[in-house]
Amino acid sequence: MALAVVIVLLVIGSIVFHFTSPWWFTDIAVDWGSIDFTMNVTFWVTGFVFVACNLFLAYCIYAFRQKEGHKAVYEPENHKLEVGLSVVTAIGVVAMLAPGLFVWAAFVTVPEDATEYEVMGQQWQWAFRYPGADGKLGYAETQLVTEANPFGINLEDPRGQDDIVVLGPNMHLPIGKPVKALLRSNDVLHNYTVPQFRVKMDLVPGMVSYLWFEPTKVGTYDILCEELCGIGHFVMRGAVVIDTQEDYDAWLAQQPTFAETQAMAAPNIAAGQAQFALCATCHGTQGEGNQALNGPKLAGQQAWYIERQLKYFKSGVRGGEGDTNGQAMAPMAQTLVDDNAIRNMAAYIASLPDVAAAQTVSGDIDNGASIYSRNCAACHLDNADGTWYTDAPKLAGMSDWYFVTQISNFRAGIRGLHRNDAYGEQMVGMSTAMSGIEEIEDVAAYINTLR
Ligand code: HEC
Ligand code: HEC
Ligand SMILES: [Cu+2]
Repeated sequence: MALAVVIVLLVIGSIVFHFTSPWWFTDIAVDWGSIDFTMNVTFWVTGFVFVACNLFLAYCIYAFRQKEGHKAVYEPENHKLEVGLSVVTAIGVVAMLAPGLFVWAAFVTVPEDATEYEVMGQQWQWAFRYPGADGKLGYAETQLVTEANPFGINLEDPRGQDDIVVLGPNMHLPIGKPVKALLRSNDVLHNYTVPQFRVKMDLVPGMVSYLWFEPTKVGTYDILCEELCGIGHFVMRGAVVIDTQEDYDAWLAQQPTFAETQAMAAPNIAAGQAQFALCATCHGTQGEGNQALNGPKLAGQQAWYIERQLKYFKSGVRGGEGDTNGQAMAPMAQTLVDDNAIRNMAAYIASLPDVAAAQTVSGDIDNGASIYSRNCAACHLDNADGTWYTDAPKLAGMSDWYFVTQISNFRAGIRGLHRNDAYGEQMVGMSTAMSGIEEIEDVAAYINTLR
């Protein structure tokens, strides 16, 4: 009797939870309402079966409970009941599967007027490519990928020269036009998911997969990598902005073509050096760092990383509220007037002799080594040299006290949480690999051995 009541309560509870739960589909932003329809059909069918079976179970427990003088009847065959159940089950299964066949047919049939764009996934970031004026993407392959040509575009292919490359995790699309996403991976499996699009697809190394949709709602939506096996995919965050055609055209016009990125003149190291006198006050004449002024060592750091940080300080991504040390740096970045000045400065700093910073932090090296190899080496490499490929800077030989303040800042949300800080955001999660100041110092002490 008590059991029957519990089952009925579970059924009621499940139904109430289903209708009042806050965890439901996000608003849809494309024309794939048919996918929501098929999911809802599945909910209705399975929901009906769930309720019917459990209420029947509760009824049987109650009606046929043990009673003095009652005897169970053995009835192994019931032709009518079997036919009835088979028919009802068949209807339920067909109702769940049939709409899916039509939706899948639509999913694999891309409209002819769909324009293409490319999504490239790699550990652990997104990048995007749009066909230029010729409307065609150039031939590209992973073997051709280098720091200067991160998409691996074939230089011989004229169609690739006007391709528009977006080397960051934020992309735009115009509203009201069907688009086809060509999905390519540089390394392992990834999965391009925008919950508001409803459609998602794996990126498989060695092949080009695709999906298509038509945006119907202006807005900014998160891009997630839903490849849940393997490390680090959860840090692959990006955004897609659905724009009006005008805004989209304006944004696209600001992005460089592949030819432009290839034709960029080499940075002017002497011009960078001339401006470094100011920086030397806080970072040392050879960029060796100056702890008294909280200025970290810069020498030895890769140009792409210095460049990104200077842009971050200039645009307020670093050095915001609560970031006292960053606030001392931010106005200094303003003295570099444009992107060229920043490139020149980064090139000069990268040319400075890399002498390992003095050790000021000690800790349990073995514990630091085990934390580092499990959590950090995948991006910063075993020897902590960093690599442009994962966007992770060099840590070996850096100012160890600065390592400690930065990890503490990531943990406190002082660095990495600005909405334009796609790279620092990865470190916000990673910085929790250390339980507190002691383990942060352990890792710093271990990195001190890698010089
Ligand atoms: C008034 C002192 C001061 C001056 C002058 C200064 N900086 Fe800094 N800089 C800092 C401080 C402090 C930090 C560390 C900020 C933090 O702790 O988040 C920093 C951080 C940086 C970083 C980030 C390093 C990293 O590994 O994340 C770069 C790059 C940098 N400075 C470059 C420069 C350049 C280039 C100049 C000259 C144009 C300059 N700085 C001038 C104080 C200064
Ligand atoms: C998924 C890749 C990834 C992993 C794993 C990772 N990092 Fe990072 N790390 C980055 C990226 C990307 C940046 C650059 C952030 C930026 O540009 O602002 C960074 C920056 C840093 C910085 C700042 C350096 C500076 O000069 O300011 C430190 C310190 C750091 N990481 C330490 C660690 C440690 C310690 C671990 C392991 C617990 C770790 N990272 C794991 C990607 C990673
Ligand atoms: Cu991924």
